[in-house]
Amino acid sequence: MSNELRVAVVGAGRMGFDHIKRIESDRIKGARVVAVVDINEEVAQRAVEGIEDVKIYTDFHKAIESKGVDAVLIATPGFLHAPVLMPAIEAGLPVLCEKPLTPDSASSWEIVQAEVEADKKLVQVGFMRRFDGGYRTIRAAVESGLSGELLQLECEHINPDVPESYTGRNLIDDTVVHEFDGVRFLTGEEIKTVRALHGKKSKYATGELQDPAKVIMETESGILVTVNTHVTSQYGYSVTTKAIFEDNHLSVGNDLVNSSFEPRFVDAYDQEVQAWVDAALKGEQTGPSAWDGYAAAACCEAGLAALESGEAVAVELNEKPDLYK
Ligand code: ISE
Repeated sequence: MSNELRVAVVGAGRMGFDHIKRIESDRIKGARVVAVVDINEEVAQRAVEGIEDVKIYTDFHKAIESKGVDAVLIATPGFLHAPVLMPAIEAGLPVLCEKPLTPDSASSWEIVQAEVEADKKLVQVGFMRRFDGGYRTIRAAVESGLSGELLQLECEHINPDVPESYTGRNLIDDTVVHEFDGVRFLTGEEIKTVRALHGKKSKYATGELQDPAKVIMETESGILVTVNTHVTSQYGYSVTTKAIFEDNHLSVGNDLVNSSFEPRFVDAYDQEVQAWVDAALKGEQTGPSAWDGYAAAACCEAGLAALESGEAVAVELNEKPDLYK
């Protein structure tokens, strides 16, 4: 590999567009976009305006097979991730895959199996909060033990609004999926059970969407987590976490209300992409792995069952392969 990572971006919609601009900005070192794939050629053309020497494809196979591509960034809708992940893993290409890894745990497990077969971790999942300064401060406090044991996490995940097509399912697999991964990252533990409650519904929540809602989780050691989610808040985008330690409380994100997730997490996205580029240039993988994507998918399944039943639902995980230990 050269000393510059030649990236193919698959999916040039909202996140793909954002990542293309990021990689081409001077905030990211050591990478450039050489190919953009989108079934809608116009969307791809718009995303590469002003970028030189970039090829447009409507078929991702052609981009992956092209000799001039070192790595793949996937930003299509989740249900289209697996068909790109599989050939990319087979070709031994490092991948940054936007969340979710895939829409369910069975298909995510197939990605894990593909990496186990290749005997190489190639996939970083786009759980950008792991690169957020506030999250890292809490994680460092957990690791150092200086504030005593972590006992509880109180999280808030507020969106101003969501597309009309947003379903009850999306509340879990598009919104709370970030907390599932975030909790696993902050605590270093698996989530054992998930409960989901909703009471009075907002007039802004259309169809079967239950909003606001409260998701409650318990980790292996008994750390209790509450997530208040309100995706039709009208007032702004806000993600906060309060970590309750034996000897201290740590709060992050409280003073940040943005219009959407891109400005709120711009630094985290930059760090995430830079970490991916640096690792890929060294032939390594860093950040949330395919295993983490699989575990988050399993948590989503428990969350969806919990939303339906109102009961606590156990998270079912296969045994972790050695590759991820
Ligand atoms: C969105 O789909 C995302 O993935 C964002 O990261 C998240 O913060 C937002 O709430 C979701 O709607």
